[in-house]
Amino acid sequence: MRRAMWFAIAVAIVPMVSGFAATVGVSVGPGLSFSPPTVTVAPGDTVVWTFLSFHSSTSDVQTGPEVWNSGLMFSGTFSHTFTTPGTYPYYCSLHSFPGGTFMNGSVQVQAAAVPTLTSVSPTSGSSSGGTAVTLTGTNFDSTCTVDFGGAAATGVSAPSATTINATTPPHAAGTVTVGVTCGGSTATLTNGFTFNDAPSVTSVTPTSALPGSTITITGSGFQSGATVTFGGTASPTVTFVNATALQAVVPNIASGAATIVVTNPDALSGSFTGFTLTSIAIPMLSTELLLLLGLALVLVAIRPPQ
Ligand SMILES: [Cu+2]
Repeated sequence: MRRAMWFAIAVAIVPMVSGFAATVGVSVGPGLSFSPPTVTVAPGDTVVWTFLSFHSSTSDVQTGPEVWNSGLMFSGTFSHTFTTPGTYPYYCSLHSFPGGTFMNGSVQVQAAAVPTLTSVSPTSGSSSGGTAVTLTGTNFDSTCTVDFGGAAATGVSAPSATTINATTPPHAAGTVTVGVTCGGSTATLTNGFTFNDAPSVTSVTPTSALPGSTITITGSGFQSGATVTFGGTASPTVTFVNATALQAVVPNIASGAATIVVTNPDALSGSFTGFTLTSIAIPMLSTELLLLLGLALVLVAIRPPQ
């Protein structure tokens, strides 16, 4: 009854090769047997032997990463985590010997699943790094590392076998290959990500203008689709000339100094503080224009229209 129960548990948790670490159970005893005698696991999985009578679980090999020896145990559990693909026979040191058949078992560690990488989202970000990206593919696991053009990403986690979250490293501007390495196998996505420098504004012409007039913004790193704000208010019309020049219509906002901010479609921005909005020339109305009106009135008074 008890033995049947343990056997059922052992069978129930025979590994699924999902890429995520699993625990696989083997019962030891109560007779002269390991149940099940052979288990198959993935790299990173742990085998837990539960002792039901007086035996040991002892690896045949005595060197390398997959050496284990529980020693003789009456009860309780012993576990070993397997990392290296291969076949690992073992025995009970009280009732058998390496390569024997009296009380022997085997752990088969499968080759790690080979990852694939199909997409990276978003596909661009700052050359300063720090962009949160999601990688989509298959056979991802907790051992995966990610690189962008050879620079290691940070904050790598695999919430599922098909998704990895990571943060881009700093990298010189340009388009790079994205790599995912899991269990020693690497999947790559050529031209998977583009690092962009933030736009930079070096000058504007003219440096002061009325609302509704068009100014030219000169700098670098401008992208088609860039937006421009003046003191936080969006320009109603922006014309992309090239990567070093934009034209923007000054929005209808209060006069005074207005910081100009250019924001690319990838959300990177650059600002310029040397621009001033001028107001409509009200002073002319109060001086020259009033003088002209006064002169006209005088002329009318002297020579009234016929
Ligand atoms: Cu034994």
